Amino acid sequence: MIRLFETHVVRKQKEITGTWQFCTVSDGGEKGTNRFVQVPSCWESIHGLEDYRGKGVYAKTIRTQSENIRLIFKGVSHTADVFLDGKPIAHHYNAYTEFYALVKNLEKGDHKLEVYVDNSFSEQSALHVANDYRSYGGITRPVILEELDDLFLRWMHVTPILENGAWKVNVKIQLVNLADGTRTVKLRCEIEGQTLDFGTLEVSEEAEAERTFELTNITAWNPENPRLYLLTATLTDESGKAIDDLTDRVGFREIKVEGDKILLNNKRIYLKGFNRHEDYGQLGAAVPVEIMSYDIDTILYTGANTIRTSHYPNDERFLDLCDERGIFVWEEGHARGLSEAQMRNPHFKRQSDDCINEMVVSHYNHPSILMWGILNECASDTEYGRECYALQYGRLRELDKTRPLTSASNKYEKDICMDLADIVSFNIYPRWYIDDEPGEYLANLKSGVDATAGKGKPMIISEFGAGGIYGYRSFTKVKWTEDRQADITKEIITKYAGLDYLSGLILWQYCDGRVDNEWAMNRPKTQNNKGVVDIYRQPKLAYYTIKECFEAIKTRP
Ligand code: ADA
Repeated sequence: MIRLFETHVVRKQKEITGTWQFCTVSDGGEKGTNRFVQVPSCWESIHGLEDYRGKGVYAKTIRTQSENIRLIFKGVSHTADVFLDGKPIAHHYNAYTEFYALVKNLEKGDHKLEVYVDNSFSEQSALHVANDYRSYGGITRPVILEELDDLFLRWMHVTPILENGAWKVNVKIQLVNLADGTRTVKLRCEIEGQTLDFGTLEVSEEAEAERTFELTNITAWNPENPRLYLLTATLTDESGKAIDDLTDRVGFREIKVEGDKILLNNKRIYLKGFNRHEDYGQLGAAVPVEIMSYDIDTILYTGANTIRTSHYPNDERFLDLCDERGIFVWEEGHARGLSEAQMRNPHFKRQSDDCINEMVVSHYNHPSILMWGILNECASDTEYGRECYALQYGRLRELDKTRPLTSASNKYEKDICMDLADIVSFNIYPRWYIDDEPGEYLANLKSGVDATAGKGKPMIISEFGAGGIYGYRSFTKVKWTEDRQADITKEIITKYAGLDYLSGLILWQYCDGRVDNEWAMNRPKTQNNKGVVDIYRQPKLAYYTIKECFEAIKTRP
């Protein structure tokens, strides 16, 4: 499944599924045993490679009847070099954002596609580093083959505008001309029977067309009624023949910050939910859509309304499901706990900028995404760190003027980047890493923040929680028991839920997830065990506790 809805009728598009060949590749280039795997998948799902960190190559014969094709890779973990018939056609770094290869003047028929993948840690990788989540290896999200005319629609960004109680829409479309010279084409969009006409365009290599249109009879998107609309752009040539199309699904909602409150469609909202890693049992980061759907239902069943995509851009099919279910999403660029030294990696700024660009360009239209986050627990207490935060916030504001920005900090009152954010967020672990009483701990944090530029901004507790090993129960309620995890969860939520200055409580975390071996010493089972369900989604005591607590918060907006 490519998306949860049809994105093309005119353009031919198919997912390259089925069996691929795979083998490991040593640093010296020697190839290992040939295996037959499904894509998407992680190579850790292959017996003998459960712990493999290094290089591998996937191969597949593809067939096309078009001379212009685009191969879209939704996620390759973490570095990809793509070859078609032995010729290099794409290179990409980062497991969590999509990229594509355009090939023109191709002969019709069969072609050999090879994808060299590397998930090793080195100076070449500034964001995928040994961490408290696993950087899996493989083609972990779908691969798509498109057959294109000379002219195609590369992306379409749809911005809802609420004015005097009525909805307008700004539509910005990027067109690409693969042929020489200039083409004269017509571009028009359609939404719910309403035509949005861009008229005639002259396109040489690339062009952007942007218009704002009045709309009638539009229903707002919100959790109670996540109303979605299909908006289709169609490109016709000089003869009136349709040569390309692009459909996306949009929701009309406005998100803004007013004082220390977060407003959706001019009503205050309170975020209560979970951090979620993309990790499931033996399948690792290649989480099937069925499990994504199950996760959202399991999260909603607790009375939660929010998911934070800790700590990277998520699979867009998951975001499609969030749009449909009306769940709020805090999506964030890829980074977790990087020190200043790690942020000084020579590739860090470019790799971070690429990730942010790719995240916003491909996920801009999802109404469920209410805010963008960056740099979870990175060096926001240093001048150099601040320089990086400012760069990333600046890039996000260039790309998207509609969503508030935040960053989950563990530098607290020493954080010197809170003036750059719209919302201030903190990861805190009273009763787990420190045995402080949660109420007093938060009161101290709040007064510390009020002495900084964070004062008066909406404040979210973006992480809190405790470890609990599935199945470990004890009258002693010692640490790592499910019993202790449930008690800590209940104590914290009960003490924090009534605080009007908080705009959200996001628990760490929804499900257990595998961590890199370098973290194994303080991560039983080489997993982060703070999930309220285990890696197979089996509920722990804390799941029922948090359901009881979140449902009690129903009285809040
Ligand atoms: C940090 C971090 C999370 C996770 C958590 C923990 O807050 O942001 O990714 O590592 O701590 O489990 O300690």
